[in-house]
Amino acid sequence: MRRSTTVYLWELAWILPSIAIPVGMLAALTVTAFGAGIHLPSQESRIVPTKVDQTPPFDAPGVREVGPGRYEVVLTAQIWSFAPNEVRVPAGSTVTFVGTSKDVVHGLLIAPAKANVMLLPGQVARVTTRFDTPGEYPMLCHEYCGIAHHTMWGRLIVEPAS
Ligand SMILES: [Cu+2]
Repeated sequence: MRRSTTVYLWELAWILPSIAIPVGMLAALTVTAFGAGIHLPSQESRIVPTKVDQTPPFDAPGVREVGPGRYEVVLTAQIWSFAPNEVRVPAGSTVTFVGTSKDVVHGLLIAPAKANVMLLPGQVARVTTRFDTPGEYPMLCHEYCGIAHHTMWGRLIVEPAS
């Protein structure tokens, strides 16, 4: 009798956490998604992948100041480079990358700034991040995109604020 009670308690000690842990994860996911508004960077809109050069804003890739301390980088990825390949912003800037691919699947990773987004043909991706520390940040393609994938990188230079 006593042995069966012990077995029951052991089962309970396994079953309860195996219910509580997924329920806790689901609660955390709900709070971050709907409460804190945290989402994965994802597709914003679609464009015709063969007409990137003619489609605004990708007909003129580059850096634009869109407000005090706010910049927008219109970025295209193509084998095996980014346009623009070098971006300069002052420290303390909030930078929004709006990007797409002209050919195959690419990615944009600026690891120290926690910017990480896939650049897919036909899709427009958007990611916003802030650069407070002056320095040089590599912009890397993190999706294997062909024989010279390892040469596909650019740099983002954060200049000391004047
Ligand atoms: Cu690439």
